[in-house]
Amino acid sequence: MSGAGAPNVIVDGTGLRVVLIAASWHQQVMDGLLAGARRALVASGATWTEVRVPGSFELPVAAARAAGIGGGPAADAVVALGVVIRGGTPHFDYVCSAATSGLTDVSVRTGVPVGFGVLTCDDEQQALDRAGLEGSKEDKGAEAVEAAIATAATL
Ligand code: DLZ
Repeated sequence: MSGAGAPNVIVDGTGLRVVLIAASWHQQVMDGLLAGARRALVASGATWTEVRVPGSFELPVAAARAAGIGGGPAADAVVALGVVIRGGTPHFDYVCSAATSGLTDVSVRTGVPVGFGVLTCDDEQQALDRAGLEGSKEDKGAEAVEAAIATAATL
């Protein structure tokens, strides 16, 4: 984890089944987030499957399915990745709010930890800085995986 006050978490995902869900807007940043998430999953020892959705607004419904809402097996942990960049209308606020509250709701209702890897940025450079790409300052895809697995291993 990175940033002021960030903890060192123990990330042993041995025996855990993770569903990694990724939105598709802002491809370069998403590619970085996905690569970082996959690196962290391999390092943790967890097994995982991947699901793509169009935008960050669609992350909660896919997370709900992955967490067992509506039937089907529940993952041990879910990780949601997305990139929302502020535009000239209030749309940004609605998509960010829907993704954040929807993912929180899934996690609290099901007890399945949901790693929050949704970047909410004022511009593309802020997103690139956090994407885990060469030259990025932070790797938020990996951090979302680490948080979800550390939580799942504790519960
Ligand atoms: C429509 C839209 C816009 C303008 N911007 C983004 C964005 O920056 N990041 C993102 O993940 N999704 C965006 N979307 C798409 C919405 O999330 C959603 O897919 C559509 O509103 C259709 O439900």
